[in-house]
Parts: sequence; structure tokens; C-alpha cells
Amino acid sequence: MVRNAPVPRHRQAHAQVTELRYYLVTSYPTLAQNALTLTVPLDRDGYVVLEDFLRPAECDELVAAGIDLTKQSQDTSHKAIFSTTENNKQQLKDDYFMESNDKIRFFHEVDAFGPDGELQVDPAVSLNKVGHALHLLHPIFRCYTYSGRVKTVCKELGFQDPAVVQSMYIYKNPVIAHQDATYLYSEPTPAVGFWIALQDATVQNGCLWMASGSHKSGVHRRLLRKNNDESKPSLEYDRPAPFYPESSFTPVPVSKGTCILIHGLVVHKSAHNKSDQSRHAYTFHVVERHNNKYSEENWLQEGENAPFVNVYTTPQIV
Ligand SMILES: O=C(O)CCC(=O)C(=O)O
Repeated sequence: MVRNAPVPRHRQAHAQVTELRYYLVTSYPTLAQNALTLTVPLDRDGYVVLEDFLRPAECDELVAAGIDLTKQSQDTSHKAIFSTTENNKQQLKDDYFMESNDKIRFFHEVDAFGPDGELQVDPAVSLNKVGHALHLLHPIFRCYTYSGRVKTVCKELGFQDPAVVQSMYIYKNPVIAHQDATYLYSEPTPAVGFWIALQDATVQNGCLWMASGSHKSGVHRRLLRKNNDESKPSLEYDRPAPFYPESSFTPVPVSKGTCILIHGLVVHKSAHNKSDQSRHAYTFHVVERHNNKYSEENWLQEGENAPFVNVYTTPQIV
């Protein structure tokens, strides 16, 4: 249903997208306009802030699509929850999560369901995230993921054969400190996350917090896919969660439309939304496929409906 939805409005929006130049914030809050090089700040700090990556109207279009997904989530009979905390062992065995690599699936907040299995609150409030193949299967998210602007950033990052391996719409939940390489490990070149604020992200409503420079200490732990039983792979962490002192983190509040490029090894997190302002974000991860190995032990592997296709040659619209 989602795949065949009509697309004329955002087709029009993206005619303009390639023309817009973003603003690079190398050292927050210093602004450098029209910078061409992204690799220097990414290698130095572990993240790069690109202001005005999307226009306000483009963010609104994505938020409308995200809200629309909350309505579709009511159709699902599966009561999946998502949490980054250690306590959620069930998720590591859950087929609904494991098989979401090439689907659009809905993950609710912990405690979203009552004892009778019914949602306690409106999905607009209880949804934690939707993932992990919006970039290929949803016409609007596909359009933004394979835009000229994303292709330009990939070129400026020096990628030769970049592939988007997963995408998520995040409604807002606290996310514990982690490296993306824990989940999406590749070597020698780590993945780069594109995290796009679709609404202003502030300290109060749960902006990202980055541990600048932490990407220089290797991968701290990995979530590994175990194929002990061929019919049902399971996931296990190889090490306990590292402890990261609060003092390592700096908040990175950003305005709507800002994209934060996240080095796969930089430690980052977000906190609770303590405000009455929502904080939606769209994020996807790009992996270099040229002379680089995407780990076969990662939880997410290529799927029939979501192959790891080249960003440069993949059209926005099918
Ligand atoms: O959006 C958030 O709150 C955090 C997202 C994040 O850390 C991630 O996707 O790696």
C-alpha cells in the first residue's frame, strides 16, 4: 500500500532540493557557509552539523508522513516494543525486530501495552520508532533519502559506493549512550549516520548529546547475530555496556531541518523529552561498499525488498 502511494507533491519539492546549499557548523556554534569539506570535522570531532539541510516545508512533509505512519501502526497485530536499555532482552529474540531489515515495522515505547495487550494510549504518543526500510519502501522517505543533497554529502565524504543500509523515523525516546558501530559494524570505514531534526531539538525536548573525539578509541562493544539455530538467529552483545561519564557529553541543540552527520564510532545519546514539544527525527545510515567489509555478524543484513544499493545510482522515485 505504502509503496504505490502517489508522489507528485514531493517530486516537485525535490526539484529544488539539489539547489539548496547547507550550512556547515564545524565547531558549534561557529558557522561556516558553503564549506566543501566534511571529512576534516568528521574525523576530528566525530560529528558534523549541517544547518538548513532541509527546508521547513520539507520537514513538515516528513513529519506528516511520520504521523501518518502512527495511524497505520494501529493495523499491526504485533505488539513490539523498542528500548535501548539492557533490560529489554526480549527484543533480541524477537522475529518482528530481526526481520524488519526490509520492511516498515512499528516499535512502541516500553509500557505502551496494558495487561490485556491493548495499546494504553494513542499510537501518536506510544510509538517509539518505525524502521528499518523506509528509505526504499516508503515513497516520501525514499525521495528524501536518495535526494541530490544526500548524494552530494556522500560525495563530499569521499564515498565511492555508498549504500543506505537502514532508516528509522524516531518519535523521541531516551537513547542510552552508544556507538552506531555496535549495531552496524564495517571495517576499515565506519558507517555514517544522517540524523535529521524534523522539529527543533533542544536540551529540554531531547536533543542529541555527543562525546566529541570518542570515535578515536575503536568499537567498544558489538551486537552480534548468532546463527546457532539456522531457522532462528538470535542477537547477543559481546561485552557489557561501557560506562561513559556524563562529563564526556556536550548537548547539540539544533533547529528544524539540521542534519547531524554521525561517525559510526562516536559515542552519542539523547535524553528524555521533558517538555511538551515533540521532537521527531528521520535517520539513516550509509555504509561504504568499496574496499570495505560490512560485517556478516550485524543484526541487519541485506533483504530481498531492501538490497544495499548504491546511493548515487538509486532514483528517488520508482
Ligand atoms: O533520535 C534519538 O534520540 C537518538 C538516535 C540515535 O542515537 C541513533 O539513531 O543512533
